[in-house]
Amino acid sequence: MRQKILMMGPIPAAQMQFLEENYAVTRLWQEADPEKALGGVKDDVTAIVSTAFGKVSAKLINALPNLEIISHFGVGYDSIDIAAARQRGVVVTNTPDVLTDDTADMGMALTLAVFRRIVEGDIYVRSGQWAKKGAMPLGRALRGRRMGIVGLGRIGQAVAKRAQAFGINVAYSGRQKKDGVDLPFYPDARALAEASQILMVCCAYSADTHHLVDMPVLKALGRDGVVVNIARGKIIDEQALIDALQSGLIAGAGLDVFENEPDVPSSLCRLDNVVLQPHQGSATHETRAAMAQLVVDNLRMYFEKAEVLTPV
Ligand code: 8YV
Repeated sequence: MRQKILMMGPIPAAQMQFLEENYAVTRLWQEADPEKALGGVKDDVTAIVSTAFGKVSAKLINALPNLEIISHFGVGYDSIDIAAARQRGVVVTNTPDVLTDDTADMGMALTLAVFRRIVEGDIYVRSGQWAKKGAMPLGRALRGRRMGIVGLGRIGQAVAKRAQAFGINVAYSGRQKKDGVDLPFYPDARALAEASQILMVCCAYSADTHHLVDMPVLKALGRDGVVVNIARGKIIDEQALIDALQSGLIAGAGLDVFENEPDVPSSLCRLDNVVLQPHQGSATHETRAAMAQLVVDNLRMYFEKAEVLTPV
C-alpha cells in the first residue's frame, strides 16, 4: 500500500507531481471541509508535509495514530508543535542551507530599499512626480553604518558577509558568543540596538524570542535607526513598531514578515518610511525547487532506509 501523506500547503509543481505519483496525497489546504477530509484519512496518514502557513498542532499530531514523519518546507519550524512530535517519536525535518543566500539577499534588498528610498523612487517616476516636481528628496548612504544582527545563525552570517561588502560595520546578539566569529557580541538585543543604526532580525522564533524587539529595544535603536525583519513577525512587537515609526522614534523599517500573515495592519501600510514584502525571503524558483527537493528526499529516505537528511 502507498504511504499516505497529508499536505498542509503547496510546494512547487515538479516535486508535487513526484509526491502524487509515488504516494497517496491529501491536499488539506484545498479541502472545502478540512475536518471531514482529515476524518477520512487520519488512521492511514504516515507523513505530513508542512509549510510555514499551516499549523501542525499537538491536536493534529495526536489525531494521527500512525504518523511517523513531518517533512517541513522551510527552515523555521515554529508552526510545528515540536514537543508533541518528540513525545510521539515523530521524526521532523526542515530545509536549511538551501535558502540561506536568498533570504540574506532579501535582508540586504530591504535595507537598500529603505536607505535609498527605492520604492518611493519607483512611485515618483511612475506617477509623473519627477517631471512635475523635479528631483526627489535624498536618501541615506549605507557605507560606514553600524548593523546589529539579532541571531548570527546561517542566515545571519550570510547577511553579515553581504553587509561587510557594502562597507557596513557588523555586530551581533544571540544566546551566546559564537566561537571563531570576530565580530562584536552583545548579550542582549537592547544593548545591540543601542550600538546599531540597522537592526537586522535573523533569529528563530520561539517563546524566548517572542517580542524580543519591543519598545525599549526600538527606543535604544533611536531616531536614525532602521529595523529589518527577515525572520518571523512575532519576534517584533508589531504595535510597538508601528508606534515607533509613526512617532519618529525610529527612522524606518523593511519587513518581509508580520505578526498575523497574511494580514498586515493598515496603519503599517499607510507609512511611507517602511518597505513591505509578502514573506518572500526564500521565494525564488531556484530556492523553492531546492527546498521542495529536500522535502521529497527526506520523505523518500525515511520510507526507504529509515534515515533522513536534515532532521531538526
Ligand atoms: C517559508 C520560511 O517556509 O523557511 C522559512 O522558515 O519562512 C519560508 O521559506 C516558505 O514561505 C514556504 O512556507
